[in-house]
Amino acid sequence: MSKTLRIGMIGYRFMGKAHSNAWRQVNRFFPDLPAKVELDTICGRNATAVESARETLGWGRAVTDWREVVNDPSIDVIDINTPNDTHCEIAVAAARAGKAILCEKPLARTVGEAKQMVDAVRKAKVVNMICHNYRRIPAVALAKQMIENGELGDRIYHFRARYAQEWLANPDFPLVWRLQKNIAGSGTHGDIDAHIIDLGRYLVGELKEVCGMMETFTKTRPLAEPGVMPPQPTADGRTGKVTVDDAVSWIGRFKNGALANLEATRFAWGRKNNITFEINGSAGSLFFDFEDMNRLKFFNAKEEQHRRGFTDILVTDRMKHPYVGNWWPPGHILGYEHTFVHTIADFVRAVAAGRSTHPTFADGLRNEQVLAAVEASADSRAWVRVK
Ligand code: SOE
Repeated sequence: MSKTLRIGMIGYRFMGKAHSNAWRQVNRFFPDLPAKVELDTICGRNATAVESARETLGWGRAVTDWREVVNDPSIDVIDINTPNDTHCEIAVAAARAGKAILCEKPLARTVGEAKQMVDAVRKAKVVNMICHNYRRIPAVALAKQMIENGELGDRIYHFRARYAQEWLANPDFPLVWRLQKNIAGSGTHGDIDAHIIDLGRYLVGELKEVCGMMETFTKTRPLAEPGVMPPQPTADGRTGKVTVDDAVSWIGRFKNGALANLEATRFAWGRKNNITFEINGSAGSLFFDFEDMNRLKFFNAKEEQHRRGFTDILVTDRMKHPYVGNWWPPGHILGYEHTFVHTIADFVRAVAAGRSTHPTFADGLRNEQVLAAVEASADSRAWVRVK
């Protein structure tokens, strides 16, 4: 009889919805998991909203105080999907309570907070993971396998990535928490540049030094009506200061000599959630575009010159491609929500085994150290070494 893991999830909006779907689906599509999960308790500050989320998303209980969930002896796992300013306090308390912890990205607002979280999980010896779901897109997991198998050669020259959205290009979009440094820690940088930094570290390696620039295009915005979704300006027309970056662009060097070139923006009209990367190695190249997330383009330089070209791999082979065997026959493509099911399936295996899997809080801390170095470089207009 497999173990039962009772889940307590804190936060119930976009990530709460994506995680709830994954918790509900994981035992159905990964029947070999060594544990059954139970959607025990969902937590949010607004009692009416979290009760509605409980019913809609399929949780047993709804509470409004996260401490109640963290201190509940019947809860095995804490899943943190709250705004960035509460990640550290909740994770440290959850570690002290002996819970396994899954935390949405970015790990924290600062390197200091991330260090506290890493220290807490290490001291408590609890399984921990930061939810960088894009690592478990089958095409990205295949890219990882191909690089590790040497299919790009023994040397990587370039990692170029862009993460572009458009949702803040409208200057009238209200001043939500992601635009306030005291809550978010940073803007586009920690929100979505964090994702492509994580992919660079996962696929290519650790960064040695960086040189970046940041820009805040819209410096004031209408205040947001509290608790209203989608965000609406307050009736009184008051405005507030944007205290974070709107866009970031940076270059860097990996420790293995590869060059990095990354850009993240939430001001790119026409780009809804566009993640692209290209990796060039001594024996070939890979290209990925999240808007076509079931495909991976591969150029094999070892082919005869007159026959070389980018191969367009449809990553749906049940036997050969990561994760897809748990879903449908070849060609029946997957979506954004499946990346969370893959992440949570591997997390459940880790919790049952009592051994963390990638990306851990230590990865989240290394991502924060890169974020901080890029921000320091943008401030000083000079190259900065990643601590
Ligand atoms: C907003 O930019 C956001 O929801 C990010 O916070 C997520 O991490 C990303 O996957 C989608 O866009």
